[in-house]
Amino acid sequence: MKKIAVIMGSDSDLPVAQKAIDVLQAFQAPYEVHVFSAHRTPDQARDFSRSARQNGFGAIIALAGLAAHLAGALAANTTLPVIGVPVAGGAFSGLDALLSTVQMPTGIPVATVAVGGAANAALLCLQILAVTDADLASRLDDKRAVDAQTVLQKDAAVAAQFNASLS
Ligand code: RP5
Repeated sequence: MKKIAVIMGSDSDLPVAQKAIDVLQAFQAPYEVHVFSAHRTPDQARDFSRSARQNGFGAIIALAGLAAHLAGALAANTTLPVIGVPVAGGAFSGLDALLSTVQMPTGIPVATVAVGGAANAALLCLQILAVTDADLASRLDDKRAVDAQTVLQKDAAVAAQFNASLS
């Protein structure tokens, strides 16, 4: 299975990145975690991205806040899928990072998830890799079934509390 890269612009993004790492660990997916900044360490970010495919990566998660150019900077140097995660912080509560991440020019796509949506970023990477991995696809199906069961149990609990007249 190809590795997934979890790249954050600062170690201050780690609480959000952890949500992606938790998903990857739950699926026992191979991954690496790094801090590369589009602004503070642009050479390292470029070098990582340029060599990511030959180094065995299949997808990249890029988390950044404020003027969040990391996902775009990584995407500029690879044709691996790049999933951008805007991180909330600063005066605009993540709206700045969302727009900086999502508004990519034609030709250099970044698939952007919700502000703080790192778990979905990891799931999307797994779904991309599952296109050619039937076992992984099956395990993703299993997770959906478990998640659905959890919601059904919550429905039953709420219905029992409020819908007594229907029973
Ligand atoms: C961004 O600036 C980082 O991704 C982080 O979200 C934000 C603040 O970084 P620090 O000043 O906490 O290192 O580049």
